[in-house]
Amino acid sequence: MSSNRFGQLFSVTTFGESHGPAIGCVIDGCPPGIALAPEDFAHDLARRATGKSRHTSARREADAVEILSGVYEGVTTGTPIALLIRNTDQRSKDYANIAAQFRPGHADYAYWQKYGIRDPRGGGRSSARETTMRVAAGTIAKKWLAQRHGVQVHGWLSQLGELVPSVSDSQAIDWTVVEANPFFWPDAAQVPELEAYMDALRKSGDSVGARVTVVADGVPPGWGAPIYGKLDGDLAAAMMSINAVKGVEIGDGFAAVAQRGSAHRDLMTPAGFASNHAGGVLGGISTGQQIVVSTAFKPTSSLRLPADGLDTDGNTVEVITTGRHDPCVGIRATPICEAMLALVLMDQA
Ligand code: EPS
Repeated sequence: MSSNRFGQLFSVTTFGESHGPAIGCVIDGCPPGIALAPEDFAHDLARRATGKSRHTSARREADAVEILSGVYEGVTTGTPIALLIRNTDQRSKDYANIAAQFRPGHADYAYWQKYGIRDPRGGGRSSARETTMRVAAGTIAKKWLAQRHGVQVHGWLSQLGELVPSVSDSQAIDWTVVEANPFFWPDAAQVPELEAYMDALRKSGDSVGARVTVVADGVPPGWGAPIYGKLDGDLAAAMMSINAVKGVEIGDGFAAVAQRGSAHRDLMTPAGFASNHAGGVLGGISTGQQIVVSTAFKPTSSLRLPADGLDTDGNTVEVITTGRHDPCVGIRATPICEAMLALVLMDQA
């Protein structure tokens, strides 16, 4: 593998596999003087973790962060920060039957084609487990952005399969509502419908996609480096690097295709912009408006519903995946998208 580092000035290199002894990251370029303790990571890691509701994978990890370097007497020193989380609840026997098979729609086929070898246990390096370290690094970025620039990052699940929230305007979202349910859904009254939807889906053995929207308030004008370091370009690459992501939109995104220019343009007044179709970015540079990014997650490919696949010798086989899989990976992706937004902003700040 040749590309496990994200970012230029504030860079994060992640390592580890889902069923290996540990996962971790090395953060280089972190400013000195930030108070940092292992407990600081707990909140966001718990928001992302498996085993928190019946709607996600039942694997239970403590996700306890060990800070190995870069912090002295509770404060960052400016030297590389190494973080480690030990894996404790691997169940590799779940993968014995598919160790020599490829799941339709899964990265294991492409990994095999590229490297001629793969770690099949829990998806190995392609596992959602890797996103743990993005969230850990994002915690530091969020903290610095808030302290230094007053930037606040939030996110919510903006679509689950066919279901959409009754609230779509980020300005109208009550973040305490989003944080009070396992879906990161902005309308508490719809949560029972989501519960029933997911219960029926899980019973059927199938999976579904989702959409996550993240926003950043307080970003000053001028962040982003045209032309090849555009803020929206970096955001698209950041979100696309999350596993299972198939699409990214900035502001109105693909809806802009059917809009007239007279409707899409954000009118300007001395008091500020009158709307935000642009999602806070023009010409790859922040405008001072809220940054708005939506990300599309595909349905999980690890299904107990049988399907035609191939084995490593090229023979057709019926593939059935057992084990503890998320019927919708998007459900716990909100903190991951928030982290990637924070990491991009930290790198551009
Ligand atoms: C995952 C499959 C499951 C999930 C895992 C992601 O792995 P396992 O079979 O080991 O339980 O639990 O998610 C995590 C462990 C995590 O921390 O996100 C996959 O194939 O991506």
